[in-house]
Amino acid sequence: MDYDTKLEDLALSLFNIDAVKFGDFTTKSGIKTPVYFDLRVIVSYPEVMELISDLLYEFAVKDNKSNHLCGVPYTALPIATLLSVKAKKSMLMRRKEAKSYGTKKMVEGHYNSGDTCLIIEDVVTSGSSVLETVNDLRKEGLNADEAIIILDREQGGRKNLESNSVKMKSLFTMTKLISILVAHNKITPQVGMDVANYLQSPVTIPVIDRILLPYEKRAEMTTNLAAKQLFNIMATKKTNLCLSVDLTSATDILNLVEKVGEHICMVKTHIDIIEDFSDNFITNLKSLAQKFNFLILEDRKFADIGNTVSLQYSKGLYKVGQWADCVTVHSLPGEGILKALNASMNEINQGVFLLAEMSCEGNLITPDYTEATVKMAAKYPNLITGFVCQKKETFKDPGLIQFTPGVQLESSKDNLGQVYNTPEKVILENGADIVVVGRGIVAAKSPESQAVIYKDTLWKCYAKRVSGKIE
Ligand code: 5BU
Repeated sequence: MDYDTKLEDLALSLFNIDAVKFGDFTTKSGIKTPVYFDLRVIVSYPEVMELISDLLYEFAVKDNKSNHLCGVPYTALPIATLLSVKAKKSMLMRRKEAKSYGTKKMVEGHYNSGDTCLIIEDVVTSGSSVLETVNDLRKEGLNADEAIIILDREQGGRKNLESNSVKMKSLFTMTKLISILVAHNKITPQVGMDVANYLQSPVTIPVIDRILLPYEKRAEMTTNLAAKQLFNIMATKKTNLCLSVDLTSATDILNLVEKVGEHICMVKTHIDIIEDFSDNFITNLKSLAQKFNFLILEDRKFADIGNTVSLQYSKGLYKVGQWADCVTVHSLPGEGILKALNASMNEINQGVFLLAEMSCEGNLITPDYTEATVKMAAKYPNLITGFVCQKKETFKDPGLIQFTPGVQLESSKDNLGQVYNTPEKVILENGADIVVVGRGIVAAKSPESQAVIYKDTLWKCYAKRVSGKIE
């Protein structure tokens, strides 16, 4: 069989095994589509697997000079395996999640920095899955600049990959696949036209991942004024470090902030641990905030019914609402707490960091709770500054800030459940925008020089992230 006949054969096989379907479908992102691909089923059809690997081998692997090949998990993994054996070319395996034990490697297999690696993928729409694999390989020093694909849906993926320096070759474009199916009377010309029209209509522009956008851009995308201020402070001072001043003496706190104020974008307080609290302390802290241009977050973790929270926020000894630019809030009691704070916040540039996740092990927050928290926040766009959370998947809105505690230079734990991740991990992998450091700085011999180390390390990670080299 020649190459073109094999290609036709593959198109028909994919149709016959329901790897391509026609009708009215809605994608995960809510978009309607008249055609749907699910190549996961091919593993049940060895003859289709063989055909695919034969075609890809002829088309792009046989003469390829790359040192390795790597399938985008999961569907392309078995295809890459077949190609690796056929071409006698080493294969690398990219994990979807880093192991939580052992080597923490994202890429398995033997390779050297500088080696080249060819990417294998089944279907490309926006190209984001391919880019995830490319980024992980590039983080390991591998050159991953070529990708071969079974099907290009012609919806921006090629361009997206090109702008990330990845050349893409595909066995089929959607147009080609459709024309084969029409020619063989598998679908009517009308269905073919519907798909063609669908491809012509303005398609979903891939949403730009918030973590790739620089803070100054995100300052323009926010609806909360505290978030806007924070993004601008971070961009101007070149720091995304928040100091958690968990000290119990007002004087010690002020002395420390005087020393490190220029290196931070935010001071986080637990006002109720200070033994000699006075209004004077607040006056002094506010003037340091003015002098060094940082915001103050009271990590109060409000968690009561709306009425009580209004009182806790504005009354009592601390009168948090009079001085804190932002406060942390649990979503546990439901919307009433946000309604209360929305009504109580007297300064328009105040805001709420809503707790969507916690850093400590064994906490009872579930994925459903986190999702419901993010949904709840969406109803209060002017109030919400961001989320206290640990993962980049938690939310998408680039106008909101990911505030991540549980960070030290080395990953470790304290003896009361706190879990520390490294700056690289929280910024590059987990999507942190502002990183909270407490004892890593406060308990250091020289908090000032330690703050500089944290600031520089964190900023380097952020710069690397927005350079686009890392996802
Ligand atoms: P540490 O010394 O870096 O462990 O301090 C972390 C600070 O962040 C501390 O004040 C905690 O109360 C706060 N924190 C946290 O560690 N983890 C969380 O999930 C939340 C807040 Br929410």
